[in-house]
Amino acid sequence: MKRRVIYLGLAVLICIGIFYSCSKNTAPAPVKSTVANTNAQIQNFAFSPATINIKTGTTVTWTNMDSMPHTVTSLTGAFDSGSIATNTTFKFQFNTPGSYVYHCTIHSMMANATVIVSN
Ligand SMILES: [Cu+2]
Repeated sequence: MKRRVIYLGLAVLICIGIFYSCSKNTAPAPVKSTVANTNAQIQNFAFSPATINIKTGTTVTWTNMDSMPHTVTSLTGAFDSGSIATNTTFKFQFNTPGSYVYHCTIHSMMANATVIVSN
């Protein structure tokens, strides 16, 4: 009777082991991180660099280095930061290839900056 209990216990342990290793093997492979980031500045009433070339999926972070607020606003409505205060940032991830022209809605001379997204 005691031996039976031991066998049963062993069987249960083996089952748990098989289940564990199976569930481990069928778990989805970890997705390789392809996170890309690019930084840009807003300084002296200008976007720098004025043209940003990136790969699809890249996140661009703009930092406002000026003492007054600016915006990063797409001409086509693809993105709009709203007012970015001094020393704060705006991030946008570009998941669709294309050419994105943007400007600052507060200062009309801050025009024609571009993000070019390619595969
Ligand atoms: Cu501005």
